[in-house]
Amino acid sequence: MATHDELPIPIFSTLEPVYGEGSQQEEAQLRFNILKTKFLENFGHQPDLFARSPGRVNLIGEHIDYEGYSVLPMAIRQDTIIAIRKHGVEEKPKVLRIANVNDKYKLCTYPVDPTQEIDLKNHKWGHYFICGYKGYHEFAKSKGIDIGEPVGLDVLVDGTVPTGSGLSSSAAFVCSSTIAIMAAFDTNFPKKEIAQLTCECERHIGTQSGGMDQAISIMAKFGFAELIDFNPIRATDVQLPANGTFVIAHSLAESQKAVTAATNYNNRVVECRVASIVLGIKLGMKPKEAISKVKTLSDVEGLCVSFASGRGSSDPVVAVKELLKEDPYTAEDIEKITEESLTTILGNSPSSLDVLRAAKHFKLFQRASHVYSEAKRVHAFKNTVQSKLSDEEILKKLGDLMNESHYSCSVFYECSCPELEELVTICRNNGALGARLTGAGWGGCAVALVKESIVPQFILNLKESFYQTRIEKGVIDKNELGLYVFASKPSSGAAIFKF
Ligand code: NG1
Ligand code: MG
Repeated sequence: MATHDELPIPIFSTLEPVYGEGSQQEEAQLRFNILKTKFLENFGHQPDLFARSPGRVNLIGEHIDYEGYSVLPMAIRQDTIIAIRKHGVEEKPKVLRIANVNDKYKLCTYPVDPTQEIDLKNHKWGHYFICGYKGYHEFAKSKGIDIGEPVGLDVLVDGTVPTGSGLSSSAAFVCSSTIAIMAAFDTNFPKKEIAQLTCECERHIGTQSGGMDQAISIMAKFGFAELIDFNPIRATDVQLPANGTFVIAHSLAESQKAVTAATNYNNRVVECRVASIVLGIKLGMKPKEAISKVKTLSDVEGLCVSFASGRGSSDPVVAVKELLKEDPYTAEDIEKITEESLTTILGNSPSSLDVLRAAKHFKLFQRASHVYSEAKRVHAFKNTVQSKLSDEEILKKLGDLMNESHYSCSVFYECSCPELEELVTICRNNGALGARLTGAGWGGCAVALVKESIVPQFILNLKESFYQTRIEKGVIDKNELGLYVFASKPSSGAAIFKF
C-alpha cells in the first residue's frame, strides 16, 4: 500500500477536509469568496481552480536540513491560497499576471518564457511565483511532459502566514504556486516528488535552502508533526503528546532572508560545506578527493564517528573538538588545508560568490558542533515522544531538548537576535517547559512548549511582559496581537480545490 507521502496532492470540492468544521471553515469560506470576487474584478473571468499550502513551525532540527539531517516540523493553519486561470493559446495579453488580495502587494507582470532569469538584485514579491513557474517547467521537461507553447496565466494570491517570521511564508507561497501551475496544466504527482521539486523551485530565489519547509508544506497530515528525512525525501508521522501545546510567538524582528542571504543563511551553508571538507581532510582524505566527494557534514559523519570511537565515544562532536580549532578560520587558513582556492571549491554560483565577498572569516568548529548535536536532538525528541515515560516526564524532556537546541542555535550557530533572546527568556520565566527560536532565525518567531492547562494564562503573560511595551510604542496594533502570538495544532498539507 502507498504511504501517504506517495499519494498525489488531494483534490477537494469542499473546504471541510482541510479547514474542518466551525469557525475555521467559515473564515476560509470568506477568503475563498473574496478571492473569487477579486479574481473576477481583476481579470474578468472566474479562476479554474485554487491551490493551498500551509506555513510550518519547526519543533526541532534547525539549520540541519541542508546538511542532510532529519528535522521535525508541523504544518500550521496559516497558509497561502492561490486562484489561477490558464489562458487559451490565442488569448492576449500573453503574460503572467500576479495579483494579491492585499493592496500592499502591487500587481506583478512577467513574460511567459519559462527560462527567464529572476532579477534577484531587484526583489519583488511576485518572484516567488516565478520560482514555481520555472521549477514546474524544468520538472515537466525532465519527465518528458509536453506542455506546449507557453500561454498567459492569471493569478491571485492570498497569504496568511506572517512574512519574515520563520514560519515559512515563502515555502507556502512557492508550494501553492507550483501546485496551482501543476493543476492548471492538468497534472499531479506523488507528494514526495513534489516536495523535492518545490525545494528546487525555491532555490531560484537565491537561497541555498534545505528541503524542510517545502516537504512539510506538501506532505503534512492533519493532527501529526512529521519527521522529515532527506535523500530521499520521506515523511513519518509523529503523534505529539496530548497534554502539551506549542505556542508560537513573534519577536517582531523581521528576518528578510532573501535580502540578507550572503551574511546569514547562505553564509552558514558555505561554512558547513567548508567544515565538512576540512574535517574530511583531517580524517585522512586527500584534499582533491574531499573537495569532489564531500558536500555536507552528514557525508563525513561516519569518519568522525570512527575517530571518536578510538577515544571511547560515538559522538561526532568529539572529532570536531579535536580536529577543528575554535578560533575562526581565515580564507588563507582554509586554502592551505584544502590546497585549493575557495572560489574553486564552492564553484562560481552568484550566491556563493556573494558569501565569499562578504565573509571575514569562517567559524567551522562552532557550525559543525551545532549541526552534529542538533541532528542527535531530533532523534532524541522523536524517541522521547514515542517512549514509555510518564506524560509529565515526556514533556519535561522535550522542553529540555528545545532549550538545548536554542542554546546551540544562539551560541554556536549565531542565528538568534536580542529580541528572540528576550522572548525565549520570558517564555521560560512564564512556565514554558522549553522555548527556542524556530526557522532560520535572525528574527522571526519562537516556539514554546507549554502545558495545555496553562496556555491561556501563558499567552496573557507574554502579552503583558513582551508585547505591551511594543503596543505602546506603536510597533504593533493591539487588535492584531492574535497574529503574533497563538497556540498551534498540527494542520494538514497542500491541497487543490475545484468547486
Ligand atoms: P525559514 O525560516 O522559513 O526561512 C529556512 C530554510 C529551511 C531551514 C531553516 C533553518 C528556506 C526556504 N528554508 O527556513 O530549509 O534550513 O531555515 O532550519 O530556505
Ligand atoms: Mg522562508
